[in-house]
Amino acid sequence: MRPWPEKAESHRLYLGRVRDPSTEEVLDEVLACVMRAPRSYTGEDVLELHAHGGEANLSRLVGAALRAGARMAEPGEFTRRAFLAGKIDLTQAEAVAEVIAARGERALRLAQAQRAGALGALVGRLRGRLVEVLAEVEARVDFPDEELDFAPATRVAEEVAGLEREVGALAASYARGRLLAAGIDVVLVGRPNAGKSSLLNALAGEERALVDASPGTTRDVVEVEVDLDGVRARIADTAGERDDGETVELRGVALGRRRRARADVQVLVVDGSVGFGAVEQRLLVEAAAPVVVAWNKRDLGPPDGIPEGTAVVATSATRSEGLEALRREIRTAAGDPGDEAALAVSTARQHEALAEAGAALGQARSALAAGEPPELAAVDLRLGIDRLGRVLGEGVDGAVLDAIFRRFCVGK
Ligand SMILES: Nc1nc2c(ncn2[C@@H]2O[C@H](COP(=O)(O)OP(=O)(O)O)[C@@H](O)[C@H]2O)c(=O)[nH]1
Ligand SMILES: [Mg+2]
Repeated sequence: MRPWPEKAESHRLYLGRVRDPSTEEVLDEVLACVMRAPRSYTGEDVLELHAHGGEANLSRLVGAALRAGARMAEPGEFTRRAFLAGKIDLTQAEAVAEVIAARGERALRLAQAQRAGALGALVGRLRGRLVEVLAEVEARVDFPDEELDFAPATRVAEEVAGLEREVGALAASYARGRLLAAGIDVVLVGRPNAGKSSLLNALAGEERALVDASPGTTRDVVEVEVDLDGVRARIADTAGERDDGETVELRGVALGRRRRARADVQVLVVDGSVGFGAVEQRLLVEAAAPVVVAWNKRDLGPPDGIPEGTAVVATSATRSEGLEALRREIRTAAGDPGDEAALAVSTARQHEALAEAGAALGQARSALAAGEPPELAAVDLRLGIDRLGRVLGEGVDGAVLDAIFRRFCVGK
């Protein structure tokens, strides 16, 4: 790049031109920034060029950089280097991918908190407390008969039980973390003309599915991504359930059944002017996921005859009534407790390590409670410490890191 300062200052933008290393041709005018180690994302010396967008321009610049001796980064390589350099822990590295993939406000907030280190800090604190407990227990192993200043055995056991609860709660938060990250798969089912397509359009806030007064209009599965108050949901509208449809519609019915099989929540749309009948009863019984009944066309008839214990919301799709309650019931049925502030783990890897830590703590707790030799509890406590360390990325082998960073895009 020309002109190039004698000694480029770190973290300062320079304006200059990039030339092809062999032909000297000016390729672009760019901003360049040097970030010297250790004050960079990866902890190494980094040079960043800010060029004009556009695929042709950028690929020519990349080509010139490659000819000058650079190589392409692998997916997630920058974040992997940052992790290996100790700039961030593994929960933060994983959160980088989640920030980018986040759909929906709450998923993004959770990912950003994790990227900033909130989960890592919490796990680090839990591990610190566990290390102290282990020291107490080991002191008893080393000096069993001495009247040292031991904490009472019951207090140690209580602390282990407390840690077990906290680690267990964090492991259990995976249900929410996964829900936020993956979104909710919802499927609308019900007899033709109940108002499924109208309800989908009302939830989407726009005309997405065909609505018609004659039954059997929806033949394909129409899927729309909808924001359920901060949680993403994919809502699928299916062909109505009836047994005498024509061929095309029957194919739609079959597609709808398949979509239903992988839904997190089924919304059973009842035609309020017809009522809850045999078709609805069958759909309710056959459902493989939690069911929310949307008693639609409530302007034509109030809810009636719905089996007890079924979540019901009265809606009017055409008047946009009852939609807020329906969104809430769908989230609840999917298992969203809605607690904003709490942290949650979001990857299977974090969940597994925490679950193993919790199990080890449970073993240690019962060994202590049963008055068994402290050596036994110490083994489990060490295992718990190891597993909490793994959440942070300690002792995690290359294959696990490969699997994590494969999900990343190049340049992250
Ligand atoms: N009165 C009333 N009519 C509705 C309501 N929701 C849908 N409809 C009408 O019911 C008919 C069938 O709606 P549609 O959404 O196509 O039903 P689907 O076959 O279940 O997808 C259309 O004429 C809609 O305008 C509602 O809440 N109240
Ligand atoms: Mg329809």
